[in-house]
Amino acid sequence: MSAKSLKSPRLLLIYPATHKLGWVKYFQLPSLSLQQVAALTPANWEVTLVDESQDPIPCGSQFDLVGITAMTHQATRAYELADQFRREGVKVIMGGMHPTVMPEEALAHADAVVIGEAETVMATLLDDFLGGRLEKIYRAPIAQDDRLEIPWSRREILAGKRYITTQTVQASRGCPYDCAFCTVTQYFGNRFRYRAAADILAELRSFPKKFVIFLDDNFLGDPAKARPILEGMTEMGIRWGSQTSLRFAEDPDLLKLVAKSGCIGLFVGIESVAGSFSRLAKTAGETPQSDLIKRVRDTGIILETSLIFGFDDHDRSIFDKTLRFVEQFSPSVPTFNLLTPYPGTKLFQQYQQEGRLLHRDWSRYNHSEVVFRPKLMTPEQLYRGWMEVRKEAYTWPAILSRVWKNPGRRFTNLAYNFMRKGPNDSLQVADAEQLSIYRPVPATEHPRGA
Ligand code: B12
Repeated sequence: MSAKSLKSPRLLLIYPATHKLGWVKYFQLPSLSLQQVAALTPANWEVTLVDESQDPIPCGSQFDLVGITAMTHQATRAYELADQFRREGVKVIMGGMHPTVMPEEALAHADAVVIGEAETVMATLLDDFLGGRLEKIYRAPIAQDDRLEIPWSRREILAGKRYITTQTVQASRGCPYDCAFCTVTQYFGNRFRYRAAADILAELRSFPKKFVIFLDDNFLGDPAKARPILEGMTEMGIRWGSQTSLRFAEDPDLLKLVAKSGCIGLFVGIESVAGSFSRLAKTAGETPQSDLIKRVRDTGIILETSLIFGFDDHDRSIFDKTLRFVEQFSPSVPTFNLLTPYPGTKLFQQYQQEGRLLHRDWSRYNHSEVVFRPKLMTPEQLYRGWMEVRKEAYTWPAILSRVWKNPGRRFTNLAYNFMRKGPNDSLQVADAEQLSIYRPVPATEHPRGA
C-alpha cells in the first residue's frame, strides 16, 4: 500500500507501562504529551491513544503509523513495543524526554525521532510520512522568546479510560535554572515561556468540572506572567494544583493570590536540606526554605515536598538531618527520592566520566534504585538510608504531628499521608537484595539500554 493513497491515515499513540499498577492505575494522570501530539495531527488522521497501564496493545495491521512517547524509565519498554510494530511492518516514530536526549539509541528501534517539542515539526513529519520520505530526525529549534503558543490538547482521545482527572493543562515551558540533574533548560529553553492568560482561561472555561492540574515544571516561576492567570481563576471558582519552586512564597501578595485563586496543593522540590544543593538557584532566595514551607502551610495549601538523597556532599548523616528537617517544619506530604542521573543531564555526564554509573538499564532509572556510586556512601548505605527515612517519616506519630501542624484541610492531608504510608511501610531490605546494588555491573556493560 502506498502511503500517499491514504485518505484517512490511522495513527496509534502509545504511553508505555513499565509494570502492572492494579487499582492505582485509575489514580494516574493521562499523558498530556500524547494529547498534545494528537492536537498537532491534522483532522483527517484517525488518532487512537493506548495507555498500556489500562489498554491492551493492539495489532499493528490496524494502523499506518505508530507514535511512542518515553521518559527514561519507559525507554526499554518503548523500544520493545517499537521493535514489535516494526516486525509487523508498521513505521514507528518516537518522541519525549528520552528519545530527545538519546536520539541515536532510539533510532535503533524507530524510523524517526522527534527531538524536543513537536509543535514546530509534527506537520512536516506527517507530510513526509504520507509522501514516503520520512527522515530520521526531526529536530525542534530551542525556543528563544518568552511566549508559548500551543493548541489545546485533544481530550476526546481519552474516551473510555479512567483517570483521577483528565482536566490537565500546561501554562508554561522552559526554565532558567539549569540544575545539574535536569534536562529541561537544555531542551525547552532557558526562559519561562507562558501561554497567553486569555487562552488558558478560555481552555479552563471549556472544562465541565472545577478541578484542574497544571502540568508545568514551575507554574509560578514568572510571577508577572502567572498573575493574570491566577486573577482570572479567582473569578471562576476553580480548584487547582501544580508544581512550582518554593521561591514564589517570598512575595506575600503573590502567596495570597495563589490561595485566593483556588490552589489546593503544590508540589515543590526542596531537593536537599544540606550542602550545595540546598542553595540551588531555583530554591535559594532571601528567605530560608523552612520559613517558606510554614508560610504556604499556613494558607491551608497542601504542600508536597520532594527531597533527594545521594548528592556528592551527602554522607550518612543526611538521613537524620532530613528527618529532623521534616519533623521540625512539617511540610504536608514529604516525598523522598534517590538521586537519578538521567541521560542528557550534566550529572550523567559527570558520573559517566568518573566511571560511577553502575549500569545503563534505563528501566531502573526510576528514583527508587541506586544506579550510580555515591561519593560518601556505598550504594547499599544510600538505599538503606532512603528506605529507613521513608518508613520513619510515615509512622503514625510522625503523620499525626504533621497533620496537626498543618492548619488547613486536615482530612485531605491525613488521607494523602495515609496513601503514602502503605508503599513506604512495605519497602523491605529484601527489595534491596534483588537490586544490582549488591552485584554492581561494570560501567561499560549495558544490559538492556544502549
Ligand atoms: C507532568 C509531569 C509528570 C506527571 C506525568 C503525567 C503523565 N501521565 O504524563 C507526573 C507528576 C505523574 C510525573 C511523574 C514522573 N515524572 Co515527570 N514530568 C512532568 C513534566 C513537569 C511535564 C511533562 C508534560 O506532560 N509536559 C507536557 C507535554 C505536552 O510536553 P512533553 O512531554 O515535553 O511532550 C512534547 C515533546 O516532548 C514531544 N513528544 C513527547 N512525546 C512524544 C511522542 C511522539 C510520538 C512525538 C512525535 C512527540 C512527542 O511532543 C510534545 C509536544 O511538544 C516534565 C518536565 C518537562 N518539562 O518535560 C517531568 C518529567 C518528564 N518527569 C520526569 C520524571 C523523572 C518523572 C518520574 C519518573 C518521577 C518520579 N519520582 O517517579 C515520574 C514517572 C511517572 C510515570 N507515570 O511513569 C522527568 C523525566 C526525565 C527523564 N529523562 O526521564 C521530567 C523531564 C522532569 C525533569 N525535570 O527531569 N511527571
